[in-house]
Amino acid sequence: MANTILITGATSGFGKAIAERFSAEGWNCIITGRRAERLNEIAKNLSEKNNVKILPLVFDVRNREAVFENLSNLPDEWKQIDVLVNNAGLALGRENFDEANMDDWDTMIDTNVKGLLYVSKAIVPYFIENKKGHIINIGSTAAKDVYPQGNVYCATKHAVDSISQSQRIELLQHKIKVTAVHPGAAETEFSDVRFKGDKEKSKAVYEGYEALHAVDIADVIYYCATLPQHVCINDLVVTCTAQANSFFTYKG
Ligand code: NDP
Ligand code: 8X3
Repeated sequence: MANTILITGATSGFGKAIAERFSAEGWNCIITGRRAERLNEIAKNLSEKNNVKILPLVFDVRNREAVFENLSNLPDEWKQIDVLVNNAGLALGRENFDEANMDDWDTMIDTNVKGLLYVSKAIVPYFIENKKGHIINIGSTAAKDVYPQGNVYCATKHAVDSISQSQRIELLQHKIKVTAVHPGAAETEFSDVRFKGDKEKSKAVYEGYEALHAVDIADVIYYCATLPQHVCINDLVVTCTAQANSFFTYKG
């Protein structure tokens, strides 16, 4: 039987690359996102190209009811989920604390923290029933350091780090692995979203060095997900070679 992975936020960036990688390896994929047209197109392309089943589910991870409506009663053929990748997330704004927009804070907290909790809570019962499972949470280098004007984004990713540690302790008895992958800067739609479509600002983030590509993270996730059952990578920080941490990127 083919393996199954559920990836949140698969309409672009890391999530899309993860769906591409796993489906190419013969995994069936449940992919989610809010942009229905994109999601359905990705599902169609990947199922045709890789001859696997792809289930696209359109919902907002911030909407608790929608999360459970979509994920709690999956058709029988989709209940054997092997891996959940909690990837959906975003940064909004880059201002000092006193100038930051509180609606942006709410959106980041609701998406990056509460969304991850809701999706995990909806999927863990399948893992318990199956007596195995693997949660892979996408954190960030911003989960390890706090950088100027990163205030609430960094806080949400620190929360992802801490939730990952708790999940690992509390779900161990059910043979559920928990891996946190913490990427550094990667050129996806992340900065376009953060700077609300200001292309100049988002382009500047990646100037002068080669940032990570989405496919690099997809490769890392594939490695983590395909280790033997008795092996779990707990916590992994992955940056491009030019980046040492949240503060220091060598822009030659
Ligand atoms: P992208 O903007 O390219 O992708 C973000 C994905 O998340 C999209 O598919 C988007 O789908 C989805 N998403 C956002 N909000 C919601 C929501 N409320 N409900 C459902 N889906 C949502 O960015 P990345 O691929 O770079 O980001 C993926 C993850 O990686 C995020 O958690 C981010 O914080 C993290 N990260 C990114 C880094 C980077 O430098 N790029 C570095 C470290 C971590 P849609 O809009 O269709 O809903
Ligand atoms: C994204 C990394 O440093 O661009 O999580 O905010 S950073």
